Amino acid sequence: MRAVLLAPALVSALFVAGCSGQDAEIPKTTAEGVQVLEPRMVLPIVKDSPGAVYFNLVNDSDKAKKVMSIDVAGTDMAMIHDTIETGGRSSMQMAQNVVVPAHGSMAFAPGGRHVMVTGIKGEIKAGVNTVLKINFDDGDVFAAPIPVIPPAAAAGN
Ligand SMILES: [Cu+2]
Repeated sequence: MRAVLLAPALVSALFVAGCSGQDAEIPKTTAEGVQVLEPRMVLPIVKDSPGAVYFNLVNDSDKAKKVMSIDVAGTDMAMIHDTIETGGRSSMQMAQNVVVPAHGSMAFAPGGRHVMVTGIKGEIKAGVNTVLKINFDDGDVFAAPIPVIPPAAAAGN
């Protein structure tokens, strides 16, 4: 988490420096056999609304991997949500017990389980990369750069 007391200009400078330095701010991945396919962060249509991060989380290791938390650089908070349909209405709730089986995968996709991000910083614009970090309960970490795309590009996904 970025310190909230930093002046906005300084935060901006730090972020840009991290971006242009390629991989500079990307933590080391320690989760062997874990990868994400088609990762992307979709910006909200309305500024200052939550955005969403989608990917397919693949676990090619011999043991189940439980996701404890997710961090997305340049946002205040990332939550794992499930989409619930009740009586024709769609709502969301925090996902519990997010476990990817050994040699299995789990989809984070529109209309289903997804990562919702709030407090999106101004630097996070369409066309840049941000960093997705997945923290597992055994202490393993997966981290990778992911593209940020505008809401229009996500339509039809
Ligand atoms: Cu949500």
